[in-house]
Amino acid sequence: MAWTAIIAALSILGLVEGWTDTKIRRFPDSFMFGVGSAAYQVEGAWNLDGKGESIWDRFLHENPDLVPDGTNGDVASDSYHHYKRDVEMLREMGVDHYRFSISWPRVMPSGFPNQINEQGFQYYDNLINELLTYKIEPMVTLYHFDLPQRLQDLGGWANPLSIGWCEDYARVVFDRYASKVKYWITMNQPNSICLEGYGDSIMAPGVDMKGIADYICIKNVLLAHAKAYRLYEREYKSKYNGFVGISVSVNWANPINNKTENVQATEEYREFSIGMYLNPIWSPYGDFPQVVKDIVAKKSLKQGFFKSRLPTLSAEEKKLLKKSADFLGMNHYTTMLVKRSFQQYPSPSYQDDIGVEFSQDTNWRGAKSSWLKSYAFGIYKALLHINQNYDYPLIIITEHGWSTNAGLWDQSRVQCMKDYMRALLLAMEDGSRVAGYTAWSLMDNLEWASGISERFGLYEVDFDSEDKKRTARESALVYRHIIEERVVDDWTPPRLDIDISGRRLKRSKKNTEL
Ligand code: PNW
Repeated sequence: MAWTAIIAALSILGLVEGWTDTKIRRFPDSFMFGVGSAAYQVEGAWNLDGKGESIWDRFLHENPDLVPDGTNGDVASDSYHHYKRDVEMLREMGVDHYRFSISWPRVMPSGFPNQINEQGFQYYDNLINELLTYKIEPMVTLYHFDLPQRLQDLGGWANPLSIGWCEDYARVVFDRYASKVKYWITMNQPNSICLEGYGDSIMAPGVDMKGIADYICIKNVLLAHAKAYRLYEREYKSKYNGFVGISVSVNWANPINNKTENVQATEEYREFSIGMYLNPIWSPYGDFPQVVKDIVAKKSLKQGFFKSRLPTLSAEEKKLLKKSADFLGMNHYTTMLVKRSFQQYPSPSYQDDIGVEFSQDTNWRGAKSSWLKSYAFGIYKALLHINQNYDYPLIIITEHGWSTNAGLWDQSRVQCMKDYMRALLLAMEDGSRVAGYTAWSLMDNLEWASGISERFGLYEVDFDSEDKKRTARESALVYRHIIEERVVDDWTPPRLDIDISGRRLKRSKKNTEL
């Protein structure tokens, strides 16, 4: 019942005193537990065996100062050479699935199907076969930020032809792996691809054409997703029965207080940050949210444009997009407090279009990454928001995680994971159809322009060692326990000096994780 679950949530968060919720909530047997990674963040081997250049290779080679610790993805966690160890770690934790991405320029260096790089494909053949040998379900992301540079030279996601290029890439990959891979994610976080890569210069390719290139990119990336979905539906689904979804960043936003202007600003922000990507696929009318269309159109005309900077979706495009997903891949990390802003933002820009300011509650525990604060009730609220607005879609949590410094003693990650899993169980009790949870990340990796200083791994990577030695953190042991028991209890690893496979370890008890 909704009411008991809300009280339970409040009591878990310590907001209702003297009320203890003793119910044991269990993840169903069919629930899928996994961990995730992305090609550029872990693979390394950036120019080996015929791999083509990606926009991230170019971006960090040309702007080395962007990454404070001076690292890049040239070698990263070197999974290209250590995939067997990676799968061994997955076995140690007992996960059901591994979410990883395929590097488009590794398998198609020119970006086009005229060049198929067999050696590049061999790496994914090996990885997938190794996973299947140990009954770990591969969950493949087609695109996790690393476009072939040659396609960027043609405008990348700002060029509507990118939709067709991506469809060709999807066909090549589906042809090769549809018989082995049942879970597909077309795109990871269109908002990051477009707002940060095209509307800003924090991510590759750093086009930074605010309020214009970002919106064009969003339309094209969503259509590329839909085309890949329809391709699978048409030519592979009946034979292989796989599932195709898209991963969207769904963080939560609360108004900073009950002032009407802030409540309204928050509702608008939710449409800009969530509705923008979910409405075209999951709403009954299949379009960008009305309030987003209205605001951007009005601003654009005022700024001297002849029409809205937000591209329209034609009837045909809406039809293509509507219901173009078997599941929603939800990436959830944190919650923002929203306030109407009257400060000047660059004009035009996405920030100026929304006109809000963000903050976070100082009582929320913070991770190593400045933007990441723990407020577990946020995932519950986000899931209920999705149910109410999109009629209970099937969801897989495709990312949730926490960053720390180096070190194996990661109590803060363990706490965050448990808190969010408990809130997740409550949302499921209230009707959310969540089929799986994917912890971000399997191991420390290149956190994009933040380098290797913000560590998201359940396994630590010793980046100074020859073989990029991986060691289980506390969180990996706790995760294994949760997967085994299907409940979130108070268990802690009994022997801190023994690692997940029984090897002796030197674990410092001194907590320097944040
Ligand atoms: C995701 N936020 O990005 C990406 O998909 C991963 O590749 C990345 O390593 C991971 O999360 C950790 O950052 C996000 O501001 C970046 O809420 C920022 C946010 C969320 C996700």
